[in-house]
Amino acid sequence: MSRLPATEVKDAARLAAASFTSVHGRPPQGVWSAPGRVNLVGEHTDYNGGCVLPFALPHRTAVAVAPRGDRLLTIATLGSDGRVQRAEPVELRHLRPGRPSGWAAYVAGVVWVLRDHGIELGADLVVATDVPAGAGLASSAALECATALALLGVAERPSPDDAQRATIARWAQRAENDFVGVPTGVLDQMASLCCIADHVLFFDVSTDHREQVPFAAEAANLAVLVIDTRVRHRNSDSGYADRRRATDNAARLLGLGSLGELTPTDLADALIAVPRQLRPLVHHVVTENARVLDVVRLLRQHRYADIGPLLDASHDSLRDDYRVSSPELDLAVHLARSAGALGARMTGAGFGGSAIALVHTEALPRVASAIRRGFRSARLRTPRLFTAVPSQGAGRG
Ligand code: GAF
Repeated sequence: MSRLPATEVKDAARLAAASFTSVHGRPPQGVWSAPGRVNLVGEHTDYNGGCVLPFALPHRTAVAVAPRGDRLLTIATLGSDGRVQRAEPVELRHLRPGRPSGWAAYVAGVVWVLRDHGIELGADLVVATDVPAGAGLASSAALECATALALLGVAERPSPDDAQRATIARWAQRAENDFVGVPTGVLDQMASLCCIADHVLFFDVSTDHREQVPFAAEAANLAVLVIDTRVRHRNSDSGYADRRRATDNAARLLGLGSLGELTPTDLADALIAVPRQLRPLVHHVVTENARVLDVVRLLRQHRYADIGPLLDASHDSLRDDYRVSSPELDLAVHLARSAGALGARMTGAGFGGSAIALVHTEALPRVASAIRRGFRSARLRTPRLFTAVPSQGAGRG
């Protein structure tokens, strides 16, 4: 076995369309879908005005949609057990943060934001997904972005160009921040909408600069192995908001708009100027931004294997300085490295969720079994393992 299958990738668009027809007794007007993401490097930098480097997963969330003649919003989702779960229908004028709550809020929040951009129509929406939920792979953003494109589609807006996609990503982020109430950055939405196949997306949040960097790992006999620890992570837990508040505070104390303005040359002075407890956080943000730039430089030179140590350093910094890793993520990273991965790190917000490892394709079976064995010995749930190739961002179908 030289390559692990991209496990559990189903045809979410087909499932959403079929579920729509069985729920509503008529086919949808259309289906739009959006992927989850892996972030190769650049973690907890987005809301600090820094750089990120995600690629889109083959796993997608699809939203089947048809407009309604009234101003009602109905939302249903196909569960992993094959059963459709329906949220309480809500009138557009009654949408407000907290209503609806739970999973439907990610959909309703997008509808709520789109009203401010001239799109206000009642609609039936049915969701199907194969993006693992709570795995740190941006399932929330996939849902928001697919919803946004579905509603723009039935409102007969033309298919968005790259600049419009970035704008829609900010709208989806606003839905998550202001409607769902989770203070996330824009990494996940930008990845879901703006990534393209076979590339990583270099995105500098402070300048809005976006660049597609080719990432043909397979051609170099390398694979990105995703290790979902199955320890559920939620951005709505306090750890994420705490880090965000603390780094905002550090930037304010330094008289900066964001920590992303600091370069490695400024680091020593900045560390002296902030209270002791904020130093590791500042250290992480500055060094992580530098690592993104270093990885991009190596990828442009096709030196894929050389990014391994930078992935390792990123994980160590997230574990020791930013303190967002978990014992299961640390174990996954340790096992992958010991079995011969070129580099490994947690990906996404942390506090559970997934790690990634850069692995020679011929070493994949060895690394995968070492991870499974290690988790078994530690009496942990068997992790979900799959290799991920950079896939296409959100779109119709
Ligand atoms: C989560 C957030 F949604 C992103 O905005 C980002 O901050 C990430 O955690 C950490 O890099 O996925």
